[in-house]
Amino acid sequence: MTTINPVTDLSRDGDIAIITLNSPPVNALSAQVRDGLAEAFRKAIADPDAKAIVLICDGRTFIAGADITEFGKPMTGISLLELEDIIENSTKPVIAAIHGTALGGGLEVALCANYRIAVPSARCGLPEVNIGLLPGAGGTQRLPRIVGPEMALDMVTSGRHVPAKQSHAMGLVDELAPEGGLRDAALAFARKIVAEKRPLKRVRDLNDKVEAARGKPEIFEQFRKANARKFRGFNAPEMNIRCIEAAVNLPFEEGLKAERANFRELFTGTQARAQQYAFFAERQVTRIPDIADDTQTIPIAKVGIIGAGTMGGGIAMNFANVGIPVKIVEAQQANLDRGLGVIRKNYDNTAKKGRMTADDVENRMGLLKGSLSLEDLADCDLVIEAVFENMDIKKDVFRKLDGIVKQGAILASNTSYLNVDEIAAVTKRPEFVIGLHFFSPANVMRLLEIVRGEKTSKPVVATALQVAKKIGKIGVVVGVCPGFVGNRMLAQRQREANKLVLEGAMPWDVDRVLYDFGFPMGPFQMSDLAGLDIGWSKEKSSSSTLREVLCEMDRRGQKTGAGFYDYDENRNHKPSPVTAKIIEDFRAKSGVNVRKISDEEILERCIYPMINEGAKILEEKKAIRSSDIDVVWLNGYGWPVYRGGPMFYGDTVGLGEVLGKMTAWRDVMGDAFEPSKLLERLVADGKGLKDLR
Ligand code: T1G
Repeated sequence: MTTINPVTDLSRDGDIAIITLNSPPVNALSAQVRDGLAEAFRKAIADPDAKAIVLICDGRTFIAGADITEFGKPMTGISLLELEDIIENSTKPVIAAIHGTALGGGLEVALCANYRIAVPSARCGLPEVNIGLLPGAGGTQRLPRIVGPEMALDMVTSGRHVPAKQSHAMGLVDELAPEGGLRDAALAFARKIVAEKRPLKRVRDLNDKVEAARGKPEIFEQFRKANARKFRGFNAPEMNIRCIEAAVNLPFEEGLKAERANFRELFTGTQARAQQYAFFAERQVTRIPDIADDTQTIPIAKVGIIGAGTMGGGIAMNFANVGIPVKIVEAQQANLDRGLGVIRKNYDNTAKKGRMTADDVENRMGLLKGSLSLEDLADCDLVIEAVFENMDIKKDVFRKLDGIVKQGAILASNTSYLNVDEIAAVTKRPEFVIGLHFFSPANVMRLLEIVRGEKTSKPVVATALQVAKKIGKIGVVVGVCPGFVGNRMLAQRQREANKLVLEGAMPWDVDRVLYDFGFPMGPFQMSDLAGLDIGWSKEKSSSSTLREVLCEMDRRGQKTGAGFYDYDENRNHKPSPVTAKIIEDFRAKSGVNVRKISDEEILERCIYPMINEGAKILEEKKAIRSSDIDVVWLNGYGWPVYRGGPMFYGDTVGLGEVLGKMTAWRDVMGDAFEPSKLLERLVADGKGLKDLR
């Protein structure tokens, strides 16, 4: 065996050369990896005793792409395209042996090999679109030549990881190896290729599938049309589509040039930077400075949930989905039956869509046990309270749980706003109390705000992070303050949105601006969806807010067919002349000086106070990192990922701009706009939030 460099070895097994890569964590194509592979291939190609070459990786996965940490830095070493030329022009058959994931540049390298073999658990994909890019090393030109333009369009715009069996069926993988037997199977496959004198098949030369699509622009028109809503606001999907079009309409080398030009345009754009920032931000959230990675955690084998309402039911499904039995406690049988009924309906709907089998439904329902008694939760390892958002009710529940549930179990509250320390204080085990703030629908939304109380122990926090990963959530650790991170910042936006309507904008103006910015919907449409009467009571209503006036007129949102908007029978919303009149009357009654408000002001008034509040949250250490705040907004509040998150956006527009506007508004409209001290300091130091350590 020859050590080419610290991450690349070259050996030979009889007449087969084996290039082994080992560059943890995911064999990304760093300069060292590219140089090592290039050298190893040159040597293997020149070795007269080697009849074929197998490329295989050690560690958890085959090459998972270009090294994203090198982006934006001066490039060193051989380029990926030069490496690919060496592989593709090998005079000996090259077999890529795939386990784990062959992604991005990793799959592109494998597509330069003559053959690919994979274990069944492997997955192949070109997920560059998820980081605002496109496969820039020939993937958009080689993939459609193997799987056809339609499948290639789906793969490069969805970024999905295709399981090996499916990859084999579509010709992307030539051979499946037994699980755990990849190396031997790859050697045997290589020997078969040599013995059968199989041709040095190069993917670039396979033109049938692309030629068959030539002169059929409808393939692309229909694809664009079918995905317009999903791709809204993103630059990368369209660029990926154009590259597949180029593969169909242009000779290979011309297609490569088009790919490179589109790649460069995306690579230098802000969207790619924002999406790469989001990629790493999501991986940072599990790093808690004062909690070591090897902190002892509490095994969670049984979970109890109090409340079978929308939140309780959704939370329960997360645990049943990963095989953890759940006891759901309700006060009344009717509520329990309704709650379990909703869960079964959700599973049945998923099964109807073919995303789970009828057996899966029964297995998961089998893990859910209903109960009318808190006593039944005594042996649970984790109990999550999801009752009405009222402090007295929650305190009462925690007092009871404290006396019932076994010592060492975690008591968690799904409160979305209340003081977790105050709840913990009614128990004798505040160190085992934590907030687990799920987002509705709890079985779908990926975000979990993990609210660390003053006394919450490190093992409990570490366990919560582990549980989050187990149930497929992104757990973000936040401190105790009203509304934690997400809702606290949302309150700033909602306040300004309501004020802008009083000052002269219409609800649909505000919604349009935030929708065009990239949010799935604006605050007023969202309020109509949730219902304007949350927390409203007819008896106490006094026409003191627009919302009250609307509720008093039975315009309580989508459910009454009218709210801020009017709704047709298909629940499509449209601006309402009735609401417009209500607003004008309300302004007149309030004596407001109505003025024309620009879209720019609407956007800034809704977003900048959020950034400012985020800075206050960091000042108060209620969030560990600026990027954690962005992960909360990306995964819980529909912030468009191609803008990175509110804090990243703050750095994009410039903190000086944000501070300038906040100060000006404070001087005119008062303390609600008081700038954060941190913001002032960073601007004074000429720094950004990204510079915070
Ligand atoms: N570059 C650098 N670091 C990477 C990386 C990459 N491509 N992929 C993962 N990591 C790090 C990650 O930050 C983490 O580090 C550790 O590996 C484990 O990752 C020319 C331009 C492979 C499915 O987009 O999807 O090729 O936090 O926690 O859940 O066309 O990582 O431990 O320090 O995610 O098991 C295209 C991105 C690149 C794949 C593993 N490739 N990676 O998931 O572990 S662009 C991708 C993933 C490209 C070419 C273009 C996942 C994974 P740390 P992890 P995981």
